[in-house]
Order: sequence, then structure tokens, then C-alpha cells
Amino acid sequence: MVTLEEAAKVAAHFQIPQPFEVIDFEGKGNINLDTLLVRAGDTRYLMQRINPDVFPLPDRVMSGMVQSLAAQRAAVDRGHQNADGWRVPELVESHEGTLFVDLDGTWRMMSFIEGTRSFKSLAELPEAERLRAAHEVGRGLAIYSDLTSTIDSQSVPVSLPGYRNSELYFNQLHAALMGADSFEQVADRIPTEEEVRQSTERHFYRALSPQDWEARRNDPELELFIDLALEYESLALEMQRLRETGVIRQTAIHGDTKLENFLFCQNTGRVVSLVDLDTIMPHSWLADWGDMVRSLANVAGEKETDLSKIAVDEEVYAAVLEGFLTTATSCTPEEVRLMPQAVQVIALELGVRFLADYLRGDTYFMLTPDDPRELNKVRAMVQLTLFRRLLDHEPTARELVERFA
Ligand code: GN1
Ligand code: MG
Repeated sequence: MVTLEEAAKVAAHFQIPQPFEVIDFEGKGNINLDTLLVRAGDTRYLMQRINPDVFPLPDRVMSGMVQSLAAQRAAVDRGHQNADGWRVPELVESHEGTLFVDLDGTWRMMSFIEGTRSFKSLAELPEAERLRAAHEVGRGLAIYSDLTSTIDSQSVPVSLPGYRNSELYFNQLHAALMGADSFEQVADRIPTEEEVRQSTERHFYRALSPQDWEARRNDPELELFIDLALEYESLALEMQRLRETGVIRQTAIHGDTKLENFLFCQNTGRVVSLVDLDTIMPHSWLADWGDMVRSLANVAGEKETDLSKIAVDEEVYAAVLEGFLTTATSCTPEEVRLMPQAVQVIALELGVRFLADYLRGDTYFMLTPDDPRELNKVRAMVQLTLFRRLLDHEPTARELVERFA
């Protein structure tokens, strides 16, 4: 990670007033670990390096982001019925007039949306406020989807080839279970499409010594989770087929709709923005729906070590569903019917991603020096436990969907 001194040198490339100071940003996510807050007078900015190990095609990331920002801005400016109070970050240009600078990686800077807060888990809110917040998040995703529905999904390049591809993630799990370290072992699992292969091949190979891999692979705590994931591989693949065969439509989705990326107005408690625009891509809105609900309904959060606390909060589920379905304007009945499975699939898929990453040696969700060595194992167990609970909860979820649809 860069030092604050190095970051200040990068910040000087952007058109911001002098003098400015750079501090670390605590609200960073799991991927762009170089995320800093830049303050110039009363104005604050967020500066980020797009993690090159995860996003090998940063210009694509930027192009999706630019399209999303432009669509949101245009909808707000023309007074879209849902856009009242919606806030859109702005990219800061460099002195050369570009929207990013390449300096040992691709850096971008954007305006910081003041007066808002975000949450990693609803547990950070007093109980009396949680359901309203869940309703707001559902409403927020419906608004975001509405405002960006003008984007032609076929014109958005996939920012991260292979992202949200369940089949690929399961193939990576199979490779990690084998402890593969050569092409021959995984030749039939590596994607054939060149650009997907280039972006993901690294994550098919073991990055641990054979001894360390074996210890992780044979960890008795993981056995049931590995079995569970493999048992439901076909569920995830089924959803993918429905998309590939056009039964469910593709739009330009957000791609990373966990609770943390929704900004709540500090005064009104309303959701006013959905940030982290790294993964705009053609896919189904059901993935955004699923990712949002799997992160929201698990009030214990993504890093809980006491698995007995992982549960589907039924009231939260109902509130987010109501917020979404009463605001959304363009869902087909077939898609609505699939809403419960979509949540299951994203929890399963994310569990598989964490599990495969832990088994092969943390090459994707990289650990910082302060992170516990077993973080990705914990994250995997949380998502797969949640997946189990979501399966049990399915009849209730179906009833709720029928009620609000
Ligand atoms: C990653 O970097 P962050 O925190 O925004 C990941 C998402 C996961 C999420 C889980 C590009 O998002 O897919 O759902 O972690 N983003 C990417 O916390 O892989
Ligand atoms: Mg992200």
C-alpha cells in the first residue's frame, strides 16, 4: 500500500485547490486498498488506486463508471420522478484533463459525498431504525436501477472479465480443492475466452506450499462447507443458464450492491446514493438484488466468527423487498419469481469465492498485515451458513415476494 507521502504526490496530479492534506480512508472496501481522503479547505475528495491485481483492465472500469455517472446525472438533471435528493459523485480531472492518471497503477479522484453515512451491517443501527433502513436500501437500488436504465448494456464493456460468473467461480473452487499448480491440471476448467482467461487464470493456481495447502484443504471445520457448496453447484449454474438463454434480461448492473455501498443522508435517513462503481456490466438486476439482500439480511455481518449468529432476519427481508418492489418499474414476472433464488445464488457464489481463495492462498481477497490469517475462511463460512439459512427461509421468501409483487 502507498504511504501518505506518495499519495500526496499522486493527488497533486488532479485539479484540486492547494494546499491539501491526505489521510487514510477507513471506509475502504476489500479490493481497492489504496483509498484515501484528500482535504483541500472545506472540500473533501476520495482518491483511489484501482487494484491492478483484481482489475487488469482499469480503463474498462473507468468507462463503466463514467457511463453510470453520466446516466445518473442526466436523470437527476431532467427531474426524473425518482431522483429527488439523489446525489451523484463527480470525477475530478487531472491537470491533463483526463479522468484518471497512470502512476504505478490507475488512480482516480472523485468528490466526497458529504453529510452521509454508510453501514457494514444493520447492527450498527439501533433496532428501531433497522427496518426503515432496509426499506430505504431496497428503494435505493430500485432508484439507481431506474436512473441507469438508459445505459445500453451492450455498450458497457465488462470491467472485470469473469466477474459474477458462477461457473467460473465453481471451477476455481475445484482447482483449489485439487491444489492445482500447473496448467495441465486445470486445462479443462480454465475459461476458453481469451480475455476471461487472462483476467482470472492466476486464481486457478495454488499460492501456498503443498504443506500449507494441505492443512487448509483438510481443515475439519471446512469439510461440511465444501460439501454444501458442491451439492448446490447446479443451483448457481441454472441461474446463469436462464440469463445466457435470455429468459432473464441483461441490463447494465451495478455489480457490488452490498449494504456498505449505499449512502444514507445523515439528516433524513434516506438513501441518497449508491457508490463503488467499479463493476458496471451487462448482467441481470437479480444479481444486484441478491447481493444487496444477502448482505442486508445477515445482520451479523461478513466477518462474524460465531456462526450461530448468522441468520436471515425475516423482517429485514420483508422491508427491503417492499422498498424495492414498490419503487422498481421494469421487472418481468419471471424475474420477480426468481428473486428468492437470486439471493441464495449470490450468497453461495460469494461463499465459493472466499472458500476457493482461502484454499489456494488468498490471491484475490488479499489480506492486509492487520487481517487475521483465516479471514477468508471465516468469510466463506459466514456466506455458506447464510446460504443454508436462505434455503430454509425460501418458503417465507416466496410468500413475501407474492405479497409485494
Ligand atoms: C468485494 O471491494 P468491495 O468491498 O467493494 C467484491 C464483491 C464482494 C465484496 C464482499 C470486485 O467488494 O464482489 O461481494 O467484496 N468486489 C469485487 O465484501 O470482487
Ligand atoms: Mg467494490
